[in-house]
Amino acid sequence: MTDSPITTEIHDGILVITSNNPPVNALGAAVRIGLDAGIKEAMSNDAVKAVVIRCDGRTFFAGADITEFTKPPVMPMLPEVVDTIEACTKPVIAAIHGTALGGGCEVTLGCHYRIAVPSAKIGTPEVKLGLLPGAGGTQRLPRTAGIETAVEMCAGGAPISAAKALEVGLIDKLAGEDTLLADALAFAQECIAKGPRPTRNLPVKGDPASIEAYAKANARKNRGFDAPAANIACVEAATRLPFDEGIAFERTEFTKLMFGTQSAAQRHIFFAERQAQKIDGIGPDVQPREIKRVGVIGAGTMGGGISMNFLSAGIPVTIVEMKQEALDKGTGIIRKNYEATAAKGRMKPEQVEAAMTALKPTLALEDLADCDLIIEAVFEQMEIKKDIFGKLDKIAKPGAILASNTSYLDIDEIAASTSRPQDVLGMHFFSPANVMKLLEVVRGAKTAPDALMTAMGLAKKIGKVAVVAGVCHGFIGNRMLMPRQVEANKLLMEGATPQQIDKVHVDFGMPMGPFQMADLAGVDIGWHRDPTRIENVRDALAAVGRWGQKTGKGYYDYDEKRNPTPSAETQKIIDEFAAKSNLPKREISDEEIVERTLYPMVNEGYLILEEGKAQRASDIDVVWIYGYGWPIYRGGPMFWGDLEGAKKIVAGLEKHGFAVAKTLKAKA
Ligand code: T1G
Repeated sequence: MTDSPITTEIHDGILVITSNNPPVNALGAAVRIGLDAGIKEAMSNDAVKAVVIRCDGRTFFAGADITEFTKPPVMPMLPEVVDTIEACTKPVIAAIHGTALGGGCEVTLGCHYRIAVPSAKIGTPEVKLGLLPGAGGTQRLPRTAGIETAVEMCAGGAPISAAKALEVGLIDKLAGEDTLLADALAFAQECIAKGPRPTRNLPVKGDPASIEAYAKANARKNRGFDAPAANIACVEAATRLPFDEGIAFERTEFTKLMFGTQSAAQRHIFFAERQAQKIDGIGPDVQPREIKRVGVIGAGTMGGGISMNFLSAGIPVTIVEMKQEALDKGTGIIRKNYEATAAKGRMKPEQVEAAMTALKPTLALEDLADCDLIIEAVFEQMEIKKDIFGKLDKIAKPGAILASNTSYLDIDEIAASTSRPQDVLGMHFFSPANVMKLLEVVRGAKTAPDALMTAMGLAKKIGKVAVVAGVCHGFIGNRMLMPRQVEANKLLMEGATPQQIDKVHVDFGMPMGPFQMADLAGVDIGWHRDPTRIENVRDALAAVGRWGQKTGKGYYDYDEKRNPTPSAETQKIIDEFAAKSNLPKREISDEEIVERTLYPMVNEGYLILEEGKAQRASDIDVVWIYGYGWPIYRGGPMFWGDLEGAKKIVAGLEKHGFAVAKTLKAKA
């Protein structure tokens, strides 16, 4: 076919089948048809003695085309293509560069031999999409990489390096970084004498006991997910079933996952995360500003964490504090964090020194004059922020972007304290800022398109998942947290306990519930600090030093390992307030807790969209997955709301007297 992404060419008896299907050579229908035709061409041409399968562009096949999953299947499907490659009567060699992932890895396994450049990575990340390798990967990996590596790759989803692949026997040779085709052709010549080596005929390698060991070691991480267990079961099947029966088992398990809600949710987030990077209404003509140096004001928990993001990405940082003691403490914590990472082998000591050398501590705001981006991370108080931005306006160079890390406050009001509102926006990091992936980029009314694009592009560079938010109290995530917290506190007055409410959320898949979260963040956050002014349970707890994990007690009591136990003192305080509230104490069902704490979040999401404070519903899902640990297998609040159904959600909200967003009501 003239417009096929697959072309073939014979080099000295070797048929080279090349895919050119940007951006990642996904194994869409046209590619599969072309591969199938290429193998048939090799089989029918006596001049062909061996075959090399390779890809143009930045990577070998990066997997099946995920966009095809919801479309009618087009033959040949990938399992059949892999079988055709494997059945070729002439040796087939995979020439691997970039990331051979999912179906791409499975194509290499259908080949008889594999050669890769040193920088290549090979993996089966289907589990991250709520799936498993559905084209024979769970049966062929144990016959090449071995059982232990197979179960880690399939159930964990992380790719392995070319060096590791060579070590375990997944690939046969390493090519020169810039001579892959030549080296693959030479290797193919060697393979002619060897003949085809169908992977299905190879013995399974390794110790089956490694499967159980892997399952036990990862049980907590895989809590609530379907796919990891299915991957483990398929690899285990390979250790005891003949190949074809193992394939049948894999096909059954794959189909169950493919048509389940968890995979639909995880595929939704895969695309939602990428869609979030796109800013509606800003075309490719808008160019980002160059960021060579970043200034951070505040060396506390947030300022330190924020600085680490840029230092780790090789961007120098000037960090400012008011007092030398605070500055020294902050930079000391940065070093300590890096050294802890190095101790775990995730950083080299020289990288720690490079990062610390790129950090310039100072007490002088004027030292920010050469920064291209300045992020304020000081106390959450509008007057303080306006004062700082007023000073920055006089110090910062023209074109510098001035960002606030505020969690709630009005960016437009902050921008108005400068003469350059077009350069002002919010960059709301989530604590710990050097760990949490979410970054809410808050677009002010006057924020310039190139400033916004710069922040979004920089987010990707520092490994964040960024979402554009509009100016409103709490932006997207914290704004949705508020109705949840209000209702959770009300439920305490009506007879529910902190542990019951938290358990409903943890059983739902959240890493922790509202009260465990309050204890982690600090019960005293936002407290007026007047122990004589007690207006609610939170004030009462704060007044007696129940500030959460940091004081060993909050809503819960904590042992030295920070394990929580329900607190009699807290319950007594709750009961006293409940008695004063005159609300009848009653048994409250878990279902009511879901209706009153999760449904209002969905409702708030619809209000956020109605007000234009988020670009799209999937952006809201991304915020909650990456900012708060919403279980990815439930796809985020808006995706989950669709699964629950608008009718059920509206009924639940109205039952408890909530005002329903009009666009949500219209869907019921
Ligand atoms: N299908 C369709 N589109 C894909 C795609 C895929 N597999 N992978 C990436 N894209 C799009 C992506 O949406 C974006 O589009 C563009 O390519 C660049 O991606 C049977 C069932 C390869 C490491 O899970 O991990 O095989 O936004 O921004 O950061 O067993 O993409 O530009 O329009 O991510 O350089 C298994 C998924 C599939 C790999 C590159 N494979 N992809 O990262 O670029 S299931 C995967 C990635 C499967 C078989 C099973 C990454 C990447 P747009 P990008 P990147």
